[in-house]
Amino acid sequence: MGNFQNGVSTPIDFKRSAKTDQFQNHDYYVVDDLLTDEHKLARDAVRDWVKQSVSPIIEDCANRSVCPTHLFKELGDIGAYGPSIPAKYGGGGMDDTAYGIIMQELERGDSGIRSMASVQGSLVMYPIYRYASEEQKMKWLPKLGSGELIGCFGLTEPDHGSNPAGMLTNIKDDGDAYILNGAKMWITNSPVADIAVVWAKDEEGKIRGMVVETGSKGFSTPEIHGKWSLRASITGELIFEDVRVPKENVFPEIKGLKGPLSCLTKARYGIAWGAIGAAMDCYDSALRYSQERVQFGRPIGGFQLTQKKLAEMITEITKAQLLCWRLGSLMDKGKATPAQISMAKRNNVHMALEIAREARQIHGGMGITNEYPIMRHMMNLETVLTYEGTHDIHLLITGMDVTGFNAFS
Ligand code: TGC
Ligand code: FAD
Repeated sequence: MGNFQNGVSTPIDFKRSAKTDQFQNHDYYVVDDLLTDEHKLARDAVRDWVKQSVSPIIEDCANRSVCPTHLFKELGDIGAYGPSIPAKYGGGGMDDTAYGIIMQELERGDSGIRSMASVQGSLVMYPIYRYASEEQKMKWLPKLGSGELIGCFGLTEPDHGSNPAGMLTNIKDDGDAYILNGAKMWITNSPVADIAVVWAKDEEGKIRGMVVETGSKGFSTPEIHGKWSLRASITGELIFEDVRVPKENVFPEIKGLKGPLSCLTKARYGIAWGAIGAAMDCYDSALRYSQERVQFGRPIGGFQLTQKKLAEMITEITKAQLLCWRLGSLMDKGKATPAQISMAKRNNVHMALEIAREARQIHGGMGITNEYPIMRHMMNLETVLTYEGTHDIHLLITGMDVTGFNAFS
């Protein structure tokens, strides 16, 4: 028996295990070998920052439902905003695999911290980079990239979540400006944002994108309270009452739902990677607990039922890593399709939520406390399963892609 490398059969070293070599990264299939030095440097830098700046405060922030707003600037300093946007425009000038792995490390800390970065990078900087005029790009992007300015993204409305095409928010021509009316709901970062990228219908009923400054007359951003999920992330509404938006703030070319959906494609890709980070943190905690917690005279990790849980967890994490690595390669070549991204977002978030639930069981009663990160991840992942397209919407996107039949219309 042997493994076959370069046409030569070499014996398998049965004493060498994935555990001894790759334990720290939970990198069972040595995905590290597929990453460049730049990817690994970015990952390690973000991992160190999470350990230093997020881990010590995150349970307390989530407990008190307080957003650690001082981290917005630090995220800019470590290059977490728009890693794959060119450096000239305030991004990191790296590829999409680097972007993904950065999201993974942030979400190992907390989904809300990853949200801070994915909204700013993929939902605010990306549409400005892709659709705004050169003058607008230079006006906003460097300050967004450094974290000097905070942005938010307004697509969802109180009565239009999964179906944004039905939105009611609208603009009317008024000479050198448009007059904006309507409301957006569930908007990450809106109460602390300086600008909002807003999607609204023009007088022809076409969806248009625009940058709206939160200080504008008639624009308010009330906070939404009472969330049991993403408690360290701040969420609010956007309310527009005859807000004047200068015409130069409206993206000139893009019209229709593909404008906002193209931004979601980018953010959903990052979430697919991010969910792996949350899953790894739960697995890591469960594995350690199983080695330390003794019942019936031996560590609970010695029982077959605990091993089944842990073995299935690492198998699912490994499959998700490989899915993301391949998706990252396709993104880097400009070949990934939105439907492929939907599949990865749906699979990986569900996988992470299942792992959080299994990890909670392994921790027994201790699993429900904030001594361990499990319940925080689990509650966060309930939001991640819903935002950026719900679990079922992504299933229907895959269904449409494989059958050719559109279940939405
Ligand atoms: P449909 O007719 O299928 O498409 C309209 C046009 O858009 C194009 N398109 C895309 N383009 C780029 N990327 C994608 N992913 C795209 N999907 C579709 C499509 O080709 C078409 O182009 P054209 O040229 O023919 O006009 O549109 P539909 O109305 O049938 O809707 C389809 C559906 C249901 C899949 C879509 O509405 C959808 O994805 N709904 C889910 C809504 C959603 O994901 N909302 C997220 C809000 S933002 C958020 O949650 C941020 S969380 C932030 C955080 O991380 O904290
Ligand atoms: P609905 O669309 O009302 O869905 C309710 C249920 O019906 C779901 O289970 C859904 O899958 C199901 N359903 C709907 N249509 C169908 C169908 N055709 N077939 C089968 N089932 C269907 N939005 C933004 O624009 N910007 C943000 O920054 C942002 N941040 C968010 C932060 C948080 C904490 C949360 C919770 C949400 C955020 N969202 C944001 C909104 C998010 O994208 C929406 O919640 C999501 O798209 C679902 O919309 P909805 O909540 O209105 O649910």
